[in-house]
Order: sequence, then structure tokens, then C-alpha cells
Amino acid sequence: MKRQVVSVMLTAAMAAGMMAGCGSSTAATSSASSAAASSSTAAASSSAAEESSSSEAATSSSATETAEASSAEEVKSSSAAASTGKADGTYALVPKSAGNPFNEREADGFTEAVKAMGGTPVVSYPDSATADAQITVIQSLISQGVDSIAVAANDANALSAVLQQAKDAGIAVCTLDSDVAAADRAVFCNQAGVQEIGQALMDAVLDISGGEGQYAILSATSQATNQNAWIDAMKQIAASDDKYSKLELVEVAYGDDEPQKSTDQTQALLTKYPDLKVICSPTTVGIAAAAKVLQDQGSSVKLTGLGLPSEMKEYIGDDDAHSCPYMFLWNPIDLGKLAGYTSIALANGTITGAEGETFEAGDLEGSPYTITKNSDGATEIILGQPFKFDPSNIEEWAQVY
Ligand code: RAM
Repeated sequence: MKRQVVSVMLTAAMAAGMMAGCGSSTAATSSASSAAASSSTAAASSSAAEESSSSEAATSSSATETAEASSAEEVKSSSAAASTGKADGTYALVPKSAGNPFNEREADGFTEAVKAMGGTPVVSYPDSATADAQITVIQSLISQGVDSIAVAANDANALSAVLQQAKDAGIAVCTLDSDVAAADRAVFCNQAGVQEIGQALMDAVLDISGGEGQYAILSATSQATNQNAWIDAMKQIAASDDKYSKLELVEVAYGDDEPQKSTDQTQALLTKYPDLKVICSPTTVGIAAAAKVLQDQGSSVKLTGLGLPSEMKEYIGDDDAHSCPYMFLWNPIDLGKLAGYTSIALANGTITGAEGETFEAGDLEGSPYTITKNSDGATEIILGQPFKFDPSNIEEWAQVY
């Protein structure tokens, strides 16, 4: 994606009176799906380059469409309203924690989608990235009588009782970003397939390490469903093919999605493992903290994982002066939007969360979405594919989210 295209996109978004990041989310998703194949061939820079030019074409046309006028948005919204149903209620989002820019982008998207449909959004941040703090917030939302709750869960099982209580009170429940047990929610809004994310990360470790040596994982909290699923997928992938056999995972450390703890954990890894080659951090908070530690120290240890382009711009580069050659993510604004449209469709009974159901999701590029089953038999809606950020595109994407 050319810088010029981003400026057109941002100008158009501003002209439409929208926030820059939200306004450009159509283009962002479009690029992400065009680049789908590049996630599994992250190391193959020539094929990634070809795909990135096709992603430019897709982005360029989306940007032009966005530039045309807000009337296009209106048409899309009204057709979504027809099939998703009327949104005259109150729809709540419970992110994992406050103060995390990823969660804030997610909340921006949720708020925008609910408002576009005529509903009232409520974003209730827990005091900390724990299940207990989320239980307190969810209990309060139940007392307020909201129509739906979308939660990015800090624990796969600990929210079970409170979510059942919400369901008993007639509140529609879904998850996004980080799931709970299937019985405790109608459906999971999943940013990208667990397997695809695990594969992209494992291949990045293989590539960046040169095929052998020690690597560590710097995760979020030890109970986070999403990070644990991605780490399990990485381990399974590593065990399933000989090409990973010379890699040694020395430790999974937890920075609890807190910048200071993530910084301390990175320093501890460097001290404990002098031969460490790569740190993989599947959390935007962890990767940003680790990137700073490694770069400030001029460490030879390299970094990859899942990061927000706006936070990682100064650390992405191919040379010794940069700590992270490349990383992955998806559009957090679009993930929030998907949860907003899903919440409304569930509250209206347009969908129940069963496999095969299809529903409109406003201006999201992948709309209409179809509910599918994951390998555990639980239902989910996949937003798209993990998208690779490297020196060729980081500047541009840093302006978007
Ligand atoms: C952090 C959070 C979030 C995760 C991203 C990649 O912001 O842990 O749940 O999806 O990283």
C-alpha cells in the first residue's frame, strides 16, 4: 500500500466525519484478506512482495470507494439493518483490560458499529486483566438490563457462572478476541484462525532464528484463552514437522499485558538465556515492551509476534538497529465492529450462534459473515487472516491502527 493511498484514505475518512482508523477499516480488511496467503509464507519475501502488490490494488480500490462519499456507507448500513434487524437497545462490550491501545481500537470499532445501527453502545473496562474484575463488570451490566454482552475473556472457564446468569436474564452473550467455553456464549468473533496464527508465528521464529537455536515466548496473562490457544498451536506445529526440530522453546514468560511487567520479563529472559536467539510475543503489549528493551540495549536477540503497527513502527526493520524484522496482526477496529454487529443480530434473534447461519455486518469487507465450527466443534465467526507487517508497509499501517 502506497503512502499516497493512505493519505487519500485518511482524507476521505476525515471528510466523512469519521475517526481516521475507523474510516479506513474497509481498506484495512481488504488488504488483510488480499495478503492472506502471505501469512503462511512469511519467510518467502519474494512471494510476499508479489502479494503485497495485489493487496495494494485491493486497498487502492477500497480507498477510492471510501473516498466517494459517506452515502455508500449509508447504503451498506441500511441493507445491514434489513437483515440484521433493528438496533434500538443497549449493547455492551467488556474488553480484557483498560489502558491497552489494542483494546481501545476494538472498543472504537464496536461503538461505531452499534451507533451506525442506531443502538446504544456501552464499553465497560475491568479494573485489571483478570476474570474477577470482568465478573464485577458483567454483574453490573446484568443489573442494568443491557440487551447483549460481548466479552474478550481473561479466562476460559472462570466467567462461566456470571455468563450463565446473563443468559438466564435474557441477555445475548458472545465473545471476541479471547473465548470462553462454548456453552457459555452463543458464538466467538475470532480475529483469525488459531492454526493460521500459530503457523505464522512458528514460521517467523524458524525464519528469524535461521532455523535453529533457543527461543522464548513472552505472553500476556497465564490464563488468557487467546494467547494460550496460539501458543498451543505453535507447540503442535513445532512438534509436527522436522524442520522445526533444531529450535528449542526455553520458556513461556508472562507479562500480564502490563508494560512494566513485560519489560521486566524480557530483561529476565535475556539474563537467564545468554544464547537466546528470538523472542516471540503474541501480545501487542508484550511485543512493544520487548521491542524497546532489545533495541535500547542493542541486543542481538530478535523479536516477532503480534503487534500494533502504531506502537511498533520504530522497532520494525531488517538491520541491526531494529529489534523486530516483522510481525503480524489483524484490524482491531474491524474486530470490534464484527462483535457489534454480531451482538445486535443475536439480541434480535436474527442468529442464534449455530453453524451455517449468515448475517450482514455493515461496512465490513467480509460481510455477510457465516458462522463456522472450529476444530473443537465450537462455533465462531472468522474476521480474516493474520496480516504481516514489515519495513515495506509499517509506516503506512502505523497511521491506520
Ligand atoms: C493484546 C491482547 C489481545 C490480543 C493482542 C494480540 O493486546 O492480549 O487480547 O489479541 O494483544
